[in-house]
Amino acid sequence: MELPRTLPSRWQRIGPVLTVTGREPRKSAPNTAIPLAFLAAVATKAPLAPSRGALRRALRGRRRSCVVRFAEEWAEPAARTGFLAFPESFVFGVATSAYQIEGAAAEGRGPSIWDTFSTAGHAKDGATGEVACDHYHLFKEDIRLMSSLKVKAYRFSISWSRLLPNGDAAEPPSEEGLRFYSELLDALLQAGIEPWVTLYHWDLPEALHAKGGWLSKEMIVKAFGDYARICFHHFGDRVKYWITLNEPWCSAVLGYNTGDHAPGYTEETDTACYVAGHHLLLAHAEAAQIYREEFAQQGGEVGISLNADWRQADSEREEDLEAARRAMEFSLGWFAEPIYLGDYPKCMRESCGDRLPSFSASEKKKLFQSSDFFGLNSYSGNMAKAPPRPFEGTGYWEDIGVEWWHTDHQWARTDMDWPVVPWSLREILLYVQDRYKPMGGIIVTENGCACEPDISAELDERPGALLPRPWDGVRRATSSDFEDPERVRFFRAHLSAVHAAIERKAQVKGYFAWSFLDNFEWAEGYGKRFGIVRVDFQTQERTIKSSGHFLARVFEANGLEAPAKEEQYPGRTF
Ligand code: PNW
Repeated sequence: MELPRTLPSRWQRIGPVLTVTGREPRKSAPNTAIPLAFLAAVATKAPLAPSRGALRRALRGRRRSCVVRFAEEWAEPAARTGFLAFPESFVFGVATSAYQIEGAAAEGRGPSIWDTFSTAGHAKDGATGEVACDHYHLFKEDIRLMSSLKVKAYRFSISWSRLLPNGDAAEPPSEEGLRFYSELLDALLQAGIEPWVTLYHWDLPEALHAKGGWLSKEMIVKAFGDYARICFHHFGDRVKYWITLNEPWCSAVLGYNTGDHAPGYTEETDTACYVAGHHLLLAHAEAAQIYREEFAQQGGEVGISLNADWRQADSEREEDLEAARRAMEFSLGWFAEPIYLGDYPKCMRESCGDRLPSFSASEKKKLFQSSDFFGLNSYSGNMAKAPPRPFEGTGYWEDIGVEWWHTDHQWARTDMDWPVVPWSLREILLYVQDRYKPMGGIIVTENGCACEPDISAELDERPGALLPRPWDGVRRATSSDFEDPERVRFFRAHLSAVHAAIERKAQVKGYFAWSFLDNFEWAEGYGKRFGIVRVDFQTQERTIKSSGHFLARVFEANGLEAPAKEEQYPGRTF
């Protein structure tokens, strides 16, 4: 539903308010509503109203004798109604990754750890990426579809083992692999779509895993640098935005601790993920340095995409505030602090001691400011609460020592069971801005949801519906009659949260919707659909969902109407 372009109503113009009560400020303001913008300006010297979280942080320490409460009539998460215009240079795009969409596993590509992991039956229903969306054969059609959706930028990843089947840069890169990515880039540029290229989205060549994978420092850092150099060399004339790694937290924790993702390593749970994480960081720094030293004349940017969900302290108690800080530092800070602040978060060193590897002075130097922009992937948010008594034992989760899944049961949930908490995106963007002040700004490199209408589950129950078959070569007209209102609602709320963060001075420069297509959702197989375009995995037919049409209008208008009150989500807000 589109709102008319009305002027903001009165309460919205006043904006969010808070009441300050307590001993000291009694004179001035017991239970008095004060416009947030005014108080914020006093507290933070900022010209615009910051979020509640930022205000709370600003007031900490001065707040001994007063309690800050927020009035409930907050338009959440937009700070106002009407049309939310984004800056003119804002980058709007869609995102995918190689293993999730390409298929064509046997066409010149060497095996990756995700081939091994999924063919061993570790993904739901025995799903694998062997065929996936067959994008390898359908990329031209897919780019036409992107054009029709007014997409300005496309984030995709290169499959390392499609270029280097053994992961080894001493061997010449595969002609077939080079041709595929070259044609993909040419077709994108011809369509006026800016490529944003991820070098590593989890599909490590199996041959490198056999040599120790992410646990083997010298081997992996050099191998990744060499692979990056090949990509810069062959594609850097056309690619100006590079992302070294996608979500190293997932590679480290899901790959080398819980074992939910490839390579499914579950030994040494008190050290392996820290060791893998350390080498992921060093590999990123190596690639960034190679670009700056050898390819600076290409004039591009090299960043990294980090994932985290915002954790909001469950109460104002010091233990819960501390729990929220720890949760952020053990997720985002683990990878962001060595890059932006010079070393691992203090609380990680205190909890882990020597189990967390250390950087040498030269490694610290190489990592510091090694990212030209801050790529942020964020999908959800949650509360953080201190456990009633400290956890026993050592291991990643014990080291954090936070009730990780503490939640509000009123929040809506996606098909992944992830809470829908739009304001958490605003908060995490403000946190990143505030804490890391990233040069080049912040790009939301992924945000989206698996939330399909009931009809989808019915369709997916047909025999074979979730077992992808290669495209038969018959061209069909793309239909566009699939309604996914919950995804439209999700995107509207989250885009308005991004807008709210920008209004409060977060330097957010772009937003990529995850995902362009329904695809191989890793351990979840094909049943969890994140696409703005529906894929019939039996015929490879694409159907534009209503969320695709919605985003096309946003991309074209460079903005959107703020969510109506009745479209906003229930549950705790901040
Ligand atoms: C990201 N978690 O994955 C990835 O970058 C995408 O490839 C993926 O399809 C998308 O988000 C949706 O899941 C994540 O458990 C997987 O916290 C798991 C988590 C986070 C991100």
